[in-house]
Amino acid sequence: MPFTDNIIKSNDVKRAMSIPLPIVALESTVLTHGLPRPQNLQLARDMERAVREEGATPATIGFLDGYLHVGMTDAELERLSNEKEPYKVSPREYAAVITNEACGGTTVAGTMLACKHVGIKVFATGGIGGVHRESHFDISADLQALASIPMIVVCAGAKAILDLPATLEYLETMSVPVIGYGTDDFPAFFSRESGLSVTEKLDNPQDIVDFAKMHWEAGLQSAVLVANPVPETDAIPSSEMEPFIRQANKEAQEKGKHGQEVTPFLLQRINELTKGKSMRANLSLLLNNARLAAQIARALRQAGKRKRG
Ligand code: PSU
Ligand code: MN
Repeated sequence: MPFTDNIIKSNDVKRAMSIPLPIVALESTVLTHGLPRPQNLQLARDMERAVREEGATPATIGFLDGYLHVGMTDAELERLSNEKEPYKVSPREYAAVITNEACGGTTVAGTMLACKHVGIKVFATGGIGGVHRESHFDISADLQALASIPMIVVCAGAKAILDLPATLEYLETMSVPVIGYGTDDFPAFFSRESGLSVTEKLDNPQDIVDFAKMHWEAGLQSAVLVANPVPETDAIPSSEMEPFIRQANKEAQEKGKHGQEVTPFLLQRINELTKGKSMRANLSLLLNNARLAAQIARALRQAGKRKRG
């Protein structure tokens, strides 16, 4: 069966594409590997609602029985959130999850690959993967996808568990502009600041759309990364997070964690060490990013209409 026969669009997504209405893609590794049950399903529902409230159609992306779902029904979200041993699907895992007729959550990179196939241009996630601190050869496939798939990705910066300077250097090498939403300081996921600079500070969705269009018109194939700081009320200062991050990284080393296990281990351990505070920040920034992505998707749709009219 050809690859495209394995793609199932939800009715909502089909309708939004045919009119067309603004669409926001949402990833699902955060459900299968990033958050514990039952917060994961709650979050999936809340993110979809946040996108709708801002006037766009959500498309949660993930694999069920080897089919790539673009947009899920509530029952499908529930199933994926409760899956016992789901794959963590980056582009490398596509063939495996399909041929094994398996279920899996798509990472940032995996979700972007799906978007490329169906033509979705805006995507909201929590934090992108990047270059890991302890092993510099552990570089998330997210960076490859950002380098090669032209779309707007909204995140809260890179996860603070990473080597942030190295991650930004990699993005620079790959010509991925990093837009600070209302900030010059690259946000660090749980924290609003990292002390590192973004490429450009922009203050509204329309300016982000104009910037992205110019980026692609200039002949680039890379993504535009929007870094949206976690809301102030749920932010944790980086000085407070740093000891926990160090400890979690050290434990990951000692336990010999490697490959795909590293990120989920670190997130879970940091949540334990912060007694749930880091997860609250995580949930808050995810919703915040869903809202901004929906506003950007709407501005992008308006720009499309102007061009034709
Ligand atoms: N952001 C979160 N929680 C997560 C992730 C991001 O708040 O679980 C996931 C994303 O799906 C991202 C992945 O693509 O972690 C990166 O994993 P790795 O470092 O193994 O590439
Ligand atoms: Mn990795």
